[in-house]
Amino acid sequence: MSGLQLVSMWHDPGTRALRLNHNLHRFARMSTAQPLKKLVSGVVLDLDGTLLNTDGIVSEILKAFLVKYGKQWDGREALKIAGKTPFESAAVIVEDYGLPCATEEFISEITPMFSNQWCKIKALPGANRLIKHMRRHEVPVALASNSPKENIETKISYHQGWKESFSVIIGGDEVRNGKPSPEIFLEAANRLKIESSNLLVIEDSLPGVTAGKAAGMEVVAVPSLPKQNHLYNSADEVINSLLDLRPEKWGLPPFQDWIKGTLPIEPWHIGGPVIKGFGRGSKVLGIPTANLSTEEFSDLLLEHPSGVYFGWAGLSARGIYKMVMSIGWNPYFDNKEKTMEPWLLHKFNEDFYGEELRLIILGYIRPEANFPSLESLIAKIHEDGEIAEKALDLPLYAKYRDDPYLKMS
Ligand code: ADP
Ligand code: RBF
Ligand code: MG
Repeated sequence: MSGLQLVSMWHDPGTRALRLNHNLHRFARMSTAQPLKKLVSGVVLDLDGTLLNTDGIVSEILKAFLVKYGKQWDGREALKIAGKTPFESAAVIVEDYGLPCATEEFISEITPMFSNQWCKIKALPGANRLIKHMRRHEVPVALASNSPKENIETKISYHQGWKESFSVIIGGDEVRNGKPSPEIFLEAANRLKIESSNLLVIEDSLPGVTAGKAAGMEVVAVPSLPKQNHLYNSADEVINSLLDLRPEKWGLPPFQDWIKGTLPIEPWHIGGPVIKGFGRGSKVLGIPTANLSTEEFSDLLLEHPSGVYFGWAGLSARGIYKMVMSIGWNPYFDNKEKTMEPWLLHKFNEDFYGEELRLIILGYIRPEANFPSLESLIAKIHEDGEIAEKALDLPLYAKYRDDPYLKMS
């Protein structure tokens, strides 16, 4: 196919939707392991909190701004403003904090603060992968956000290949009512030339989920705030992060980057002295986990979705070991803090509290889960250990064993 043909086809979502329809049953047959949901032929994506980690920037700016009024930013407000239009969010903050200004004044003061920060907003884990995957497979994708179109364009301009990957981009200023009204999604369907019921919405916020269902679309929720999943029961599926999205459940082309039960991720490093944890790893589970302080790494912890990861661990003066770890709130124990707990896949004869531990995290295995019994939790963790053990022998992961970071040189 010539480049020109490819381009013109790319700009006619209707044609691609048709062709994709022919493939639907093929993909559906491939997904024997997953229960099949309703088949779709296109995707509508939300931007803030779904593809972009906007929440961190919003919190930072509001924190700095409220100090001027002698108020303290309360993280819980984040839930109230998620998915709202900029005006609605501003009104909520002015009211809740009793600010001595009109919503319009608040907006004009805070808008320049946001404009300076847009270039710093990072893509959420799995966002780039999702966008590139849909593009490679020519799945029509619309971007539909409550933000004004101009802001959307600016925000996505910092992310290579994004703009070209959306056949349609709709801002909140292009419809009369933003989400939770279905208007913005119906307009997306219109411009994609695909029936609403053949579209899959991916959304992090409650207003977004409501809008998607009201538009008659299938909706996958990816809540951006922790421990809120129970609020999302109107969604067709709730996933923990984009890493857990299985497009084949909806008849879309499956991701092909999973290897032996693992998903390679952009490697990241973390290290520090081993500290005391909850004191139940060895005692309750028979699985000791070497906890690291989370204080210094709160950004890294926020950045990475909770779940089970693996990689290599270096212990000063001892050696380098395979490692599998959990990040999150341990739903079985319902912890109040997000923690990081690596289990080194090696039998040690003594504890090593206080020793310097360095980790390179290379891949993802699964989201955190709750379990009906302690035995089933333990069995699952052992299964994770076996997956990590085997995967780390693959050249793709094995090569990091020699990383100087682990040797502390
Ligand atoms: P805590 O709640 O303090 O983390 P655990 O019962 O989880 O207690 O035990 C963890 C400690 O056990 C680690 O800090 C480390 O000193 C020791 N340990 C021994 N073997 C291992 C291992 N294979 N992986 C991780 N930690 C281990
Ligand atoms: N706790 C959970 O509640 N759910 C999980 O899915 C879960 N997965 C884990 C996976 C691994 C590889 C490890 C090492 C731990 C996991 N845990 C999980 C955490 C476990 O509950 C924790 O290590 C103990 O509570 C000790 O603090
Ligand atoms: Mg522990």
